[in-house]
Amino acid sequence: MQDRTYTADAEPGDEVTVAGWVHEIRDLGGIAFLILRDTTGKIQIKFEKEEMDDDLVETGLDVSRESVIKVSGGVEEEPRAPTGVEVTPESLEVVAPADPELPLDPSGKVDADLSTRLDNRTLDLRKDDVQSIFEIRSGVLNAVRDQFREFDCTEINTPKIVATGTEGGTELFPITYFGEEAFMNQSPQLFKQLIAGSNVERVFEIGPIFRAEEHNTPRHLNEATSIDFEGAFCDHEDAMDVAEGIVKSAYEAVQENFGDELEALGIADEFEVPEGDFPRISYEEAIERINATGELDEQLVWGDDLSTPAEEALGQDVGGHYFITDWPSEIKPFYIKDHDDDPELSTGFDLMHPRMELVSGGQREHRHEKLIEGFEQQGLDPDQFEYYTKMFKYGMPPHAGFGLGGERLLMTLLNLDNIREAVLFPRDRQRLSP
Ligand code: ATP
Ligand code: AMO
Repeated sequence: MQDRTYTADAEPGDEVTVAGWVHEIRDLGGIAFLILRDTTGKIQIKFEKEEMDDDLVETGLDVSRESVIKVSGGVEEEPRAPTGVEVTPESLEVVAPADPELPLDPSGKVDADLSTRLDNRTLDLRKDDVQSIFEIRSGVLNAVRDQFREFDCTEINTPKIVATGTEGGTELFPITYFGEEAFMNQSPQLFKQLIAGSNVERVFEIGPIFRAEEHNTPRHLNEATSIDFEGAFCDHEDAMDVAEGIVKSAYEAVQENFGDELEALGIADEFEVPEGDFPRISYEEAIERINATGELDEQLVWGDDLSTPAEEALGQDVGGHYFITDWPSEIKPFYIKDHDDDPELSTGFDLMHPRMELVSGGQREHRHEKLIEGFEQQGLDPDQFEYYTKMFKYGMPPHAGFGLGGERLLMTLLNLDNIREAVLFPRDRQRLSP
């Protein structure tokens, strides 16, 4: 609408046409107020009943909450109005009426459970705090892209319909591809490696990953956003540096550009950009420290994966972001390289937030023969991966990378209780629509 003024831009003395949703109507008898809301904020529309056209007053005060209206009139200063100005309407059009029975209350006065909110996302997003999450999400992805460019990376897009899995066969969604068995991609892992092995060298991708996890937890999704990096001539230490830089860039961007949104979410006072280098703790030290907390019923032994309570115990002990390095080779995937001086130890690492894992990564096995051996050790058929392994015969440099869960980054950054709050339309065990 060309002649439309955003509520935030309406200045005393202006003649404006504002358009948006009916947030609230307060009828005080001789005078009534309608609060109109748009993407920039809210503005008060004043109805002085005795002095105004009856039809205009009636249309304005009969309209149901959340209807879309368009109001033209003069803007005046009014210290008692919520934003210090108000519009005296000369005309009012109901553009799209709303059913008075709303499935949730966008004014936020009545709480709705997450499931009702997700079923009615359009209405849910009319709330300042919910909208703020997605404004921040957009800003975080921007910041991450900028930071990857600073790191000389090229953005790539890899296929989401694929022939093989990479992260363990049980978590694949099968689909039929012209009569052939295919899968939704679990990770851009193999493709990003294939590109890092070309002259492009340093790549990143922000895209969906699909995991048929049975988990129904506050931190698992069946469709998530993976922020992936892969760099040629990088080792696992370099990949950790990049992961740390990317996570910090997200916090810095939020601190710098999203003060109002943090305020709307009620976390402006507690929000902090992580300071100093993230400690790098070996797996061996990690299990010792977890055991020493006494938080677990059973002591961990070398080779155990870290359970959620184990991660939580260590997270509390460390108190900030940290890496776990040098994992046992046997619990890391085939593409992770072992240390040259100790084949029991891998170059795999995880970047942890005190609440949960954010990143997995490592240096990759770039030697063709060793790679084939790795498939066999994990019971995988190397022939199925020939499209990938054959490129390791034509000059594959050492390389390393990582995958960072976009929603987990947001969830921990904004201290959200549930990962679903960081996705517009989450996919989980119970939810396939909207
Ligand atoms: P006034 O003479 O100040 O315009 P009024 O006598 O016409 O007010 P009332 O019906 O007495 O209107 O006001 C009802 C309530 O609305 C009062 O608490 C008053 O402070 C408040 N009020 C009046 N005008 C505004 C306004 N423009 N913005 C916000 N609140 C207002
Ligand atoms: P991994 O399987 O550990 O590693 O995944 C990387 C990161 O992605 C996020 N993530 C998820 N987030 C929400 N719901 C899920 N179901 C989910 N699964 C994963 C997590 C996790 O740390 N190819 C490797 C990465 C690499 O080595 O480059 C991989 O996919 O934050």
